[in-house]
Amino acid sequence: MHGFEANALSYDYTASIECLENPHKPQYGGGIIVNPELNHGLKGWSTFGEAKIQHRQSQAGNKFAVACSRNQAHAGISQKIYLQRNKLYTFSAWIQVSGGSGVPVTAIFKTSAGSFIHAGAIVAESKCWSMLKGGLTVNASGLAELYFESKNTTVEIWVDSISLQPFTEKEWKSHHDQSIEKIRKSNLRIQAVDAKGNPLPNATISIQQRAPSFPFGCAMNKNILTNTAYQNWFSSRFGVTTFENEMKWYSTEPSQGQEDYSVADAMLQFAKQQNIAVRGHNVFWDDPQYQLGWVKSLDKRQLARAAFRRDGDSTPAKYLQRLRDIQDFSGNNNSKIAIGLESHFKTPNIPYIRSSIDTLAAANLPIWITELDVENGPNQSLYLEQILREVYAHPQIQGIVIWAAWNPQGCYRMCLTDNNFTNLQTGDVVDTLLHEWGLIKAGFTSSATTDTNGVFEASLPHGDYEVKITDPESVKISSSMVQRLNVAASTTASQLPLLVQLSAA
Ligand SMILES: [Ca+2]
Repeated sequence: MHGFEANALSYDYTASIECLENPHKPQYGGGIIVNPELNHGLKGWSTFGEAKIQHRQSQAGNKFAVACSRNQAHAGISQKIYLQRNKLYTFSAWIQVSGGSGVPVTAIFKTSAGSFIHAGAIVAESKCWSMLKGGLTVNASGLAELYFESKNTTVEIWVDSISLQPFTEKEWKSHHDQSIEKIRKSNLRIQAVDAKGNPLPNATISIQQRAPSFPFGCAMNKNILTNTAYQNWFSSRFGVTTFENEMKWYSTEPSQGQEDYSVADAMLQFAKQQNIAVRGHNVFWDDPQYQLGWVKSLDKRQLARAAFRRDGDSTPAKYLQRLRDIQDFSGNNNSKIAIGLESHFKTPNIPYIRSSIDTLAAANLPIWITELDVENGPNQSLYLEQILREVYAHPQIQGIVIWAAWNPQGCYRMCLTDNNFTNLQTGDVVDTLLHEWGLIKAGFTSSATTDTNGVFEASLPHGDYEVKITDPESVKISSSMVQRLNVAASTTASQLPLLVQLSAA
């Protein structure tokens, strides 16, 4: 079904985090929203709760809708839309408020079953338009009412360029496939030639990956120091780690003035021996002044209401506001800043995850998923797979660390193995994906036969490889020759073929 792939509606990863004089056009032409640009009066739109709605026009001629005289937080403008289960909806809208600065506005879908789905939020400004980007899925098909909520009832909410685009699961998956081909792999041409430079047709070329480029890892803890099974299980899979607690202040200085880094040092040494990069975890977390924009590590109580919680305090928009404060702070002029998303999930809202990363990506900083786990439950491994597929395929994600350090008394929220290091379903999900993506450590191999020009073409996951030619029928060889090769984002099929030379007997 190649035709389907080609015709599938592609996804628009763009997001704007600037506050603009005029809103952009709606994404996907508004999708299934009626009158998305408000060019036809208030057609399709109605009042929600105790409010008045108006149609206005800017001096430049842009038409938009206004919710005024709002007597309740949820009061304003709305549109009824039929939503289907098994569809993934991406949502966007441009919002302005009539006064104040930094007014949180949330887009909510009230379903006929009576649930309220938060599709996204923005910190809106007056005198300029901000883009709200989000998404949702529903458990049951039916009518829903889209409306915009703000606790600040003194302001008017202005709305324009609204878009709601449904995607089938197949289309959503094709976004993953296309994105992975584009950003995680490169097409490569390898030509086998003999010592004189003549092409070698029908030569068998084997390609063995030595190390994948994409940092995919898992948290570990000090139990790994004394458990060989844990060591073997871990080091055959992961290229990056974060220490669960061993580098935190309370571990390295259990009582004031008595610093002890021996455990952390031993773990660092193990990681180094096994070629596992160590991503620093936060050293401090008790003092809010040190939390900055880096990943905040939360204690268990805080974790209960953890990441991707969609109230006004933990939206991408709020995060970006905080990030701007940090970047503007004079002491941070030359500091390296990246975004780490903790990612402790209960039930993931996949389209919302994607759009949130789109929004954060507009800050142009590297983004890592730093503490990915899913709460225990019947769908734990399914959700883990959905999230991993989503974040690995997102063009802006530069590393993933799963939060599943092993502990005989049970892991933090999610284990990948039992106490004998046999994979649980979650561990099987991780292994399946590592193989599918060519990320299993030194595990990816491929072989093929060259064509009449001695050429072999392949799409390879980025990483370091060893390429060798074995047994071309037409040539006698004394030994096969190994060539090292790095496949990176810049490697493309348009480059001259990589020549793998072979010394003939
Ligand atoms: Ca308009």
